[in-house]
Amino acid sequence: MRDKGENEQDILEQLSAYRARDISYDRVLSAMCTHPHPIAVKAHEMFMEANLGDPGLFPGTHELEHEVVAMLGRMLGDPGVHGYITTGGTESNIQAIRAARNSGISDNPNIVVSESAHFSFDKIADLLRVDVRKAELDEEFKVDPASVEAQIDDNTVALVGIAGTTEFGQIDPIRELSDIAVDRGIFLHVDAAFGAFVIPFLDKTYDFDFRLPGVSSMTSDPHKMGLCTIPAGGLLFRDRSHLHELRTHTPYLTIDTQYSLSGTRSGAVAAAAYAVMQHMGMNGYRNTVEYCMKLTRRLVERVREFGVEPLIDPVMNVVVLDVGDTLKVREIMAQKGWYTSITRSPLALRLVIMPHLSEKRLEEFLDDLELVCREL
Ligand code: 0PR
Repeated sequence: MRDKGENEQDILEQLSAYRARDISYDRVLSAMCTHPHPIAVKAHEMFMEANLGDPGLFPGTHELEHEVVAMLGRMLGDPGVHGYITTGGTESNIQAIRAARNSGISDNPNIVVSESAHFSFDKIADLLRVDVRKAELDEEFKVDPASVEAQIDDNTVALVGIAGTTEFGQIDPIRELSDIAVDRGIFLHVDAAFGAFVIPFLDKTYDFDFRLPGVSSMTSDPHKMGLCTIPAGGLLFRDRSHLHELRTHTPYLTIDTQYSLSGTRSGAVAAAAYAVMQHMGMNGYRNTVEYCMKLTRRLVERVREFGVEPLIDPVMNVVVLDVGDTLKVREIMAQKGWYTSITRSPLALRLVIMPHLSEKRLEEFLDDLELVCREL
């Protein structure tokens, strides 16, 4: 830092130069975040200094957070859920498993997740010292319930199902996992970080939320398909007792208990999530998902015309394509200014069709992809 501060104009110019180097979402088919809705941005600006880490000072913002949690719960089949607004899917997953571990009775705890689980579960293994066991996938990249059952033992403190897998956009058989969880009396966490704002709005109905009796907790991120500002995640528990497992005594604050992982916490995203959810309503999100699914279907139709097949028929707005030499295709597409992603196993081209992608851009992308695939 300098001794004497610079003037505002110079600093803003420097910032603009940095910002100009960032990639515009326009040509991004690899991200699960998108432009926040303008009303979320306005709400965010109004609540910049609100700190949910000391809610006694910000009772209004605290109340907003409760409203958002209840709205998420209503969307996911249980208006009476308990939880809080996290920094995103990673924190929600960490905290859900921490609660399960703390309420389980094992000195050597393990959890069973699917092979397609997000890498936040690798962080969980390290942070929480739980053994993370990976269950096998079936041919459609859904977790195989028999493989989950085979991994369970007396030290299993949680099962995890993914509703909207990061790589394939697939939905694990949550009903079967719920039956196993009820049968065995094990905590079941559903990671719907991406899927929570997609699955309820698809034409087909899926059982994946608190309507299933075995589901103990869920991750559902407003900052992905919820069109909220970053960082906004949702952590939801069916039973208050599980939230209590995360309790920390905070004697000198305005309240004496905290459940969150971070201390100081943005109230701005609670306001932003409230604003965008109230404004969009179920119909608004349904329209957004319909738009993304329309583009998804168009993408599949076009790639088939030039001989490229998706690995599965897309369940949501994630498409995985067998393009042959995936890394080469990705590299050439990157040279043409397109941001794409890959799956780990099998290696394939992964595309996320977010609301920021226009129909025109999609056609341009497909023209380029066709050229590249035909040349290779
Ligand atoms: N669970 C699932 C199913 C996810 O897909 C993700 C993130 C997480 C948990 C973790 O969420 P946070 O990143 O909010 O902690 N999925 C994307 C991914 O890691 C996130 C992402 C978003 C990646 C935007 C890139 C990007 O530009 O691939």
